[in-house]
Amino acid sequence: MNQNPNWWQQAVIYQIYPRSFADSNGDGIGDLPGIIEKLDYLQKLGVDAIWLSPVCRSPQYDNGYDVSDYQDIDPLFGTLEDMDRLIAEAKKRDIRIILDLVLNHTSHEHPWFLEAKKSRDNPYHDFYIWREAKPGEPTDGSIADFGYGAWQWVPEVEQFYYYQFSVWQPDLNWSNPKVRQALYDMINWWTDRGVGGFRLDVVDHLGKEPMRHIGKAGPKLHDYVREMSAAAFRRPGLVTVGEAWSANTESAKLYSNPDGSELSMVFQFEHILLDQTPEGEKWDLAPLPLVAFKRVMERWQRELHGCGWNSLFYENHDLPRIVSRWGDEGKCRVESAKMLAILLFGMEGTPYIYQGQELGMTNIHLGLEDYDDIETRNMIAARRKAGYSDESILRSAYGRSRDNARTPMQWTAGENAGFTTGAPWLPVNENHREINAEAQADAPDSIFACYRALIALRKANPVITAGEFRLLLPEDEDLFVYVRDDGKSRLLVVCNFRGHEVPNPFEAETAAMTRLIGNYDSPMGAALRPYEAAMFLEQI
Ligand code: TEU
Ligand code: CA
Repeated sequence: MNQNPNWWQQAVIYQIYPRSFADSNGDGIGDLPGIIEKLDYLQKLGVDAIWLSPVCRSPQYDNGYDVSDYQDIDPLFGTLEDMDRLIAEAKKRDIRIILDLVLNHTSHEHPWFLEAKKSRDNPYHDFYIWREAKPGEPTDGSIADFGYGAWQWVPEVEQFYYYQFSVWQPDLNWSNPKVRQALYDMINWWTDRGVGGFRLDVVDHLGKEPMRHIGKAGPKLHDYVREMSAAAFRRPGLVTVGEAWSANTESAKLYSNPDGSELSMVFQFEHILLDQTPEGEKWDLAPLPLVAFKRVMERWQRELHGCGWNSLFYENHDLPRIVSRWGDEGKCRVESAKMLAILLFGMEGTPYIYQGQELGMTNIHLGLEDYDDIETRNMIAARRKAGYSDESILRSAYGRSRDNARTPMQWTAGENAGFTTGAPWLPVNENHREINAEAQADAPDSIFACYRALIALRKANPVITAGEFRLLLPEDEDLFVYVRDDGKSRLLVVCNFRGHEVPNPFEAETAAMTRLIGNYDSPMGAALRPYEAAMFLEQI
């Protein structure tokens, strides 16, 4: 195991969505023993840590992002003993386990909430956020992320409780020090059990003050994060990553301050939000504006250099598959998936691979009734009510539904892609016959092999961790080209973002450099081929 306290700056993290990764007992739902069986596969890929989406006890209204017991494993996924075994087996392979901490809200079935709603003088009442009003009175009009109102009436106490996501996810009252202390104790309990780090779900929501209408962050947010860090995160080698949709480069420098006062790194989405229509509705798709994308990536690379740390990602369990989104899921699937990988893995930050991304897994087309995700189902209901056609609703779901990333992992060409011997909880993508781990893990030209090589290259070339970033050809509409430079070596990354040939301004320059990796066998010529990409190195 890398003992450097900042090991995560050289690391690559693999995200597992446990429900969809590997099912060991045939109930159609992935589980912890299933993950243990696949650790050799992950070791072969070369990842340093696994971020597990929530596996704590939960009624699963939001697939575990609604926790009813933070200190137990949901029986769907296994037991605490399975978790101990996973931690130990992963450690044998130099892999750390990162848990997903959902601290903004609990499930409505959490014992704290069951107590809180009994009476106003219950000791847990103040664990949640309440508002005085009579039934039928207008609420503050804010809309929860999943499409419903943000206040819910509880007759027993004649008050509304506040919720940011679904009605089954009441928000915790972070201004109550008892809430904070209970959460810190729980985090330390997990660290004592051997967990190597934490991903903090919606960390930017923790300081909100819903009664004051002052936006999401709130003035106390960074005080809370610093307090939590002092109480629970200053443990040797522990890595922490904060999911923050609202982060900008300024707040990111606080979240990921190199003095360790808050978190190790931030997981922000500015680049991922660029392909929406100008109205900015996530369900309405638009092509990626490449020049704007380059500008955003450049700004994050330059502004955090030396004073913060970013995550590098395209996919997670909330986002569509990148090859379907910004690549070509058809004829150039392999080339475009590799191009996107090469582009991201040359940058500064900690790369994340979401399960199946290393195989070039694609989006799925489900029928309107087959979507499982709560956010998608809410969208379908709202858009039907607003008069959208089924055809247009389906188009949005194909492009953006969170279920695109949640279909079962494609292990083999066989039945149910080798994910389960039972009936999978969400349909397996038909294309598993062609796209699967078995076909790729040993194939030298596979997308898997490309990710594996990129991980090894990051370890072998310090310039990728620490070099300064410089964007070339910022206004070019087709190419994404940049340089990393640490005074000793210079890395050049050239990517053609298009499915057609584009003149190559770097033919002469790259001929003199060492090619570290590329997505075509033969050297780059006068024209870059569709989605052609390569990384070059020279000593200076
Ligand atoms: O997501 C945070 C979040 O803001 C999402 O609602 C996001 O806007 C949406 O998923 C985009 O489609 C986190 C988790 O990653 C997500 O899975 C949870 O549902 C959510 O928090 C609530 O815990
Ligand atoms: Ca199972």
